[in-house]
Amino acid sequence: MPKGSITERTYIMVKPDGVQRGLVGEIMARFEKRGYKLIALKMRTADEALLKKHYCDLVEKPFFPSLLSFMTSGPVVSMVWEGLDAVKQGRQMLGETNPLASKPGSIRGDFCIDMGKNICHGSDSVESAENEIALWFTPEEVLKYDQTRAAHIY
Ligand code: 3AN
Repeated sequence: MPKGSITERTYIMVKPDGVQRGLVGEIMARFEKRGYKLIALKMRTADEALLKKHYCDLVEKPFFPSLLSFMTSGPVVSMVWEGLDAVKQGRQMLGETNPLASKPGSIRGDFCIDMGKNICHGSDSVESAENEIALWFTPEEVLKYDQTRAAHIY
């Protein structure tokens, strides 16, 4: 195991634009192929109350009404991925908030150009990940199982 790396869980969400554009499989495949382990998965159309909690740091921002309207416009796919440095690596795999600043090879760098419609969400810290996982999943929905194909040993 690389020095300083620890097994973490991160909350990754494919936003309505990613679902509508048929990018769910592509995004999941990237996490699977990298070696992360899927331990929770759910599809639903989120309501305002849930999104206000999820984006509690952004409710005062001028773009919040349009963010809310976009995020309630269709179903999202919620996932929990587990593995070494899952939070930091997950953010790198997603790219920057502004897709135009995202490197090719990242999900946003490969698939989008619009900051409002940037396909996916990923937790920005271990603490946020814990809060977001608890917000979007019940404890029973986060599963434990052996995965012998993983890129590293759990
Ligand atoms: P990230 O999703 O990269 O963690 P946040 O949490 O700062 O970024 O923002 C949440 C979402 O709000 C972004 N994914 C994006 O859709 C939207 N957003 C953030 N900043 C802006 C902005 N300046 N203008 C429009 N939408 C924004």
